[in-house]
Amino acid sequence: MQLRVKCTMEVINKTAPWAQLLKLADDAKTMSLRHEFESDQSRFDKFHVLFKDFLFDYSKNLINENIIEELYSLASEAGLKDKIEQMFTGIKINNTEHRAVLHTALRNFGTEPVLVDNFNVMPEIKRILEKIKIFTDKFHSAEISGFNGKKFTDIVNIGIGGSDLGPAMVCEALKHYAIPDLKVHFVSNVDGAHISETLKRLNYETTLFIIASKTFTTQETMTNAQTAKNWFLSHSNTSQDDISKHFVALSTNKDAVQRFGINLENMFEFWDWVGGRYSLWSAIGLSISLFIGYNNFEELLKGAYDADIHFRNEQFNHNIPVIMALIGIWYRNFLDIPTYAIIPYSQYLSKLPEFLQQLDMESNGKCTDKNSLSVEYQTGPVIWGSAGTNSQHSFFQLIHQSTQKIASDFIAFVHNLGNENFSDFIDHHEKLLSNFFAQTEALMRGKTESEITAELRNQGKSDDEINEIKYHKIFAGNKPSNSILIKNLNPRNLGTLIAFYEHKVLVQGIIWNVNPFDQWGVELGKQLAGIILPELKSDNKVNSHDCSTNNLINFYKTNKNTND
Ligand code: G6Q
Repeated sequence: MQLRVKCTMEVINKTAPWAQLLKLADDAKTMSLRHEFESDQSRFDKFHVLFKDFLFDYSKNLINENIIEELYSLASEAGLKDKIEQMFTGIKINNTEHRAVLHTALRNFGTEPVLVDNFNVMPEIKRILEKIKIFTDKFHSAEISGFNGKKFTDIVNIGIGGSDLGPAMVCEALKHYAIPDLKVHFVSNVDGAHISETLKRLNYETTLFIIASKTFTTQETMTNAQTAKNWFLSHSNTSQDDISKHFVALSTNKDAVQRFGINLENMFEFWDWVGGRYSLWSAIGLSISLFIGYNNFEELLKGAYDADIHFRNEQFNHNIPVIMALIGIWYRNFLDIPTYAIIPYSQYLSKLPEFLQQLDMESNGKCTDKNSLSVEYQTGPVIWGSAGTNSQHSFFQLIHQSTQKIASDFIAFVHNLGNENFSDFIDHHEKLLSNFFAQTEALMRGKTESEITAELRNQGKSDDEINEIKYHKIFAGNKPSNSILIKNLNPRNLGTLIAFYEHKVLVQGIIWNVNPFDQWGVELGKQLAGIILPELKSDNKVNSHDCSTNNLINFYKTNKNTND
């Protein structure tokens, strides 16, 4: 077994800022946000950042100037500035896989080269981007069409994890910008229900399948891709040659793409320094480009580039992703808040929480640091959430009145998308926004016993009636949140928003000294499934697992051929 070498230099919880923050946390546990706002009218001025179309308001957090200054010191102590630079300049910061991490190069509209092993990756990136542009334009003009010349009406992206969640989230978020009469579908689950329910609604003559897989070996994707190929061949009655008209591949693995039967001309390449959950900016974004047009796809990339410049150059105290990350660290490591909710007040962003769940939890859900030491502090939080106002009618009860403390990000847009001229929708939008503003205020202020008593008295309730109900109506308040208010939901601003979260995750990974760019924790289950699959297909009872797993498998085997 490899020896674990202690490297105290990089053990963040032994630093002076960490010790100081622990002391500050004792005071913060009794801090009242309501009181902080009442006693300091400049609190918003101190704790917000304006950036392009974004207002980032972090004043409703359990922080004060001392705390935030100490958090900046913690970031400096971790060498944050240099480590950010290492990512942008192609240093192999993914140390367990010996890879650079360069999703930022994919949206780099600057002129400087980006070197990996002394090789400038920018020309290849631009070549693939140009290929995406040409393909997209020909697709829309029907120069690229189905095997019998019919225009494509449907795109099916077959991929999973990072090859699914990003493009699926973006296509949902930007569907207002979609090319008319074009539908996009995302098939990820190996559960046959996913692909079969999708195929049922498709016409083989007018469907383009995009097989999105970095490795082109992922079980779920390859199973679904094979099923799609068989379906296409059996319906179209055409030759293998026509497959190239209906199947394209997004991958790093040329050999596997060819073996599958996809012509290399229809392969859009990317590279090992693009992590799956950071890949929507690469060829993995082809479905986005087809669905909303290349120019909009490029706008998305440019929005991310805006965020990259901001993140790379801005001082910590004006740097939105750095501040988001440090507040997250404050809650996770000093105030014992283990979960973080993402609540977009936008139906278009309904898939954002799920996307951010992967981005954050797969990146920083680690217990071993970059020096192979067990970490002695908490790392990645549980990320969850869903769109408002729906979530107000489900889990908000627990955020407001449970015994848990939960931190959250609230996201909304000033302008209503595309319905400006129809007053009914403006009314919808103002109702939506009134809830967005009200919830963070309610979470912060709460409602005291005396306020409730006065309210009930005004309603004419007797003392007995008041005493019976008042404790159930108390809101402790003091529930922290960030508000991210953005002028418009457009490709550029969405790109910026996503990149802010990517950088937030990086900053936290740097401070926790974990590698946010590997995901070994997904391996064990895959290996065991590989052992179990042949057991399911054989006639013999299994007895090689624990008694729970044996009995579950054997129950399946006993019953699989009967349906009574
Ligand atoms: C993301 C992960 C993971 C990956 C999928 C799909 O960061 O690496 O979610 O994207 O397992 O992998 P392939 O693209 O190789 O099929």
